[in-house]
Amino acid sequence: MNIQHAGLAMLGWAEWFEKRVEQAPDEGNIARVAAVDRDMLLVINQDGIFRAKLAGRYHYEHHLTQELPCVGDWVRVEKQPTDDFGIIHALVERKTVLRRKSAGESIEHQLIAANLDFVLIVQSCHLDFNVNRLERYLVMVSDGGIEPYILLTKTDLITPEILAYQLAEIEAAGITAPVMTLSNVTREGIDTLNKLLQPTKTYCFVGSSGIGKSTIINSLLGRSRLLTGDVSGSGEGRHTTVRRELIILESGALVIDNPGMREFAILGAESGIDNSFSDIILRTSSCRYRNCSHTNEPGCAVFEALRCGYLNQERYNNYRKLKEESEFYQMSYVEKRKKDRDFGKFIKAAKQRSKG
Ligand SMILES: Nc1nc2c(ncn2[C@@H]2O[C@H](COP(=O)(O)OP(=O)(O)OP(=O)(O)O)[C@@H](O)[C@H]2O)c(=O)[nH]1
Ligand SMILES: [Mg+2]
Ligand SMILES: [Zn+2]
Repeated sequence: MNIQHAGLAMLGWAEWFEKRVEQAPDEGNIARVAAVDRDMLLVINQDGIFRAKLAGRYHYEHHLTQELPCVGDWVRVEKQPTDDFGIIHALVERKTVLRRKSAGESIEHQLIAANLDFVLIVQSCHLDFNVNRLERYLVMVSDGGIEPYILLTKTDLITPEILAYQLAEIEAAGITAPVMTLSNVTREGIDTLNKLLQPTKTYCFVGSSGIGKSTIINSLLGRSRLLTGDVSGSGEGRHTTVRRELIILESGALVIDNPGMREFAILGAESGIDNSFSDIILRTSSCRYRNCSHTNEPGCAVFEALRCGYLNQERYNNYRKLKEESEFYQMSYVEKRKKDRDFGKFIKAAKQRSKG
């Protein structure tokens, strides 16, 4: 490794990146993006943490969201000791990237974080547990070429029997990613997690809002550094974390906290739609047919509400649009799984043939 880059190893810099920058023109020093705040970035290297902006030319030459630095990225930044902030000239090729589809019809991807070694998919056992959603996160993580871990939190709020049942459900779904359980209240499981996190590796925490992601990281830090929120009685959280941030733990592991994900576009989560359109969902229980699609069936309570003016046409249109979008994502997810399964069968058959 380049001797000047040796100090970056504790931030996750590795031979893989080194090979990719050798040919690049020298445009300042290497640093890692720790946070992005609109057009101001927080970057970190062996000299410490400082603010930096993209060079005008960079903006001019790169337009796609994917080309802009995100948390975890390595960049080339130029900064004189007297400058208020550094100037970012280039992005180092990404080893892995976690991204999701943007909401709406755009096919653009929204970047969550780059150069991750592991993603911790967090769910609370209490009112948040959902195997389908877990599977969708797993697809997103494997799409990014990253290793997943599953982390079930708030075990203090449920009985050991329910927890055992949830673990069995994960296993029954054929999910092979390692599963860990913990409680930030009893601190059961915190030590195991702490030991699992390796120095110089980067871990990203993802999951719904209010399930305890920031609380875990605070527990690992041993002090309250991140803002955590109170959860309403229903168990549904408010968004407390508003930005992604790369943090170095005392153990040397690098962790990225994330705001809770509610956008269902990536996940196609029906429940996300149902939450925001509870007024419509309530009416559907009075539809004549149980499998009413609320588009043209006789005796549809949603249509009746529209006709009588109890329900706003625009709101109904939004509901339909999101519903269709979510069905679309769901479909492509199922197709993807099918493809994986077929491929698995193919490999198995090939192995059998070579044995026989
Ligand atoms: N009972 C119980 N409560 C917990 C546990 N972990 C976190 N909480 C509480 O859950 C609430 C939400 O925790 P946060 O850490 O802010 O959740 P978050 O996932 O970071 O939420 P966002 O930042 O909105 O994505 C806080 O009131 C925590 O005290 C746990 O293991 N058990
Ligand atoms: Mg948080
Ligand atoms: Zn209906």
